[in-house]
Amino acid sequence: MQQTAQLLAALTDALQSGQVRVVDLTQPLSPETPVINLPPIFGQSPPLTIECICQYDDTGPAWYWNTLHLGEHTGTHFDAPAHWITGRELANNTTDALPVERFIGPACVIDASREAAADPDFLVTRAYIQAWEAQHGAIPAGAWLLLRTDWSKRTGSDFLNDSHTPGFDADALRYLAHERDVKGVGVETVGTDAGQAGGFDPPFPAHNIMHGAGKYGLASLANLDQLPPQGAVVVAAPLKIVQGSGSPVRVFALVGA
Ligand code: 23J
Ligand code: MN
Repeated sequence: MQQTAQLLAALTDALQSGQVRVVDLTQPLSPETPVINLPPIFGQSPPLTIECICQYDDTGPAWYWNTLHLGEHTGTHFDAPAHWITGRELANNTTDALPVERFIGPACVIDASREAAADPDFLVTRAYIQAWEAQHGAIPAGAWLLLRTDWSKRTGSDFLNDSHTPGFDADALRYLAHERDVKGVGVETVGTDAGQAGGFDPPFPAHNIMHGAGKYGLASLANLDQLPPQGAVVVAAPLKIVQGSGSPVRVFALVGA
């Protein structure tokens, strides 16, 4: 108990002194936030709309608040296992049922920004991850595996890039889920799957494999270039939406200065 108290005091002291920094991994959320484009045969997620209830005026003289209308998977967001049919039968698979202690974990950051700049359809493979581990150490169980592509620095149509965006191949995802037991994968692109992943085997392998294994997803992350390859701690806690498939989320990392 004494030791635990010291541990937590050391953390709050380090945050206060700036020895530990907090890096915001979240994109701004607005009606301009890009939303994934699925083929027209599928239902579409709408862009965010914000309607002012009142702003210090007749309908609320001393207050300001808004009504939001948005898809669960808008902007920087969390994918719960129930988002995909492969995670449908798992216990505690929705946002309200996920154990809170699983929202925090060590981060491993794979930098594929050079490859993604050269080839927007670049896919991280098992061999690519193993080469990263040889250099930076094994991915610990319970880690968030974050893929840096610098996609968050793109704006406008360059961000969605006509569904040519980087990601993982199926074998890399099986390695992460089954041989490394990650908490989930996080990406800078609009979804955890590569832009062309609807045509992969299986289709959308990041969703299919990760959620089938009870793992999570984080999409539209920012500032991954400010994280070390290992050593940061990431916090990503979705809204407690009853039976929710996911949620917009404020994601941040604790990083040694
Ligand atoms: C539904 C269908 C395909 C995809 C997605 C959603 C996402 O990327 C998402 O936001 O979860 S690829
Ligand atoms: Mn999603």
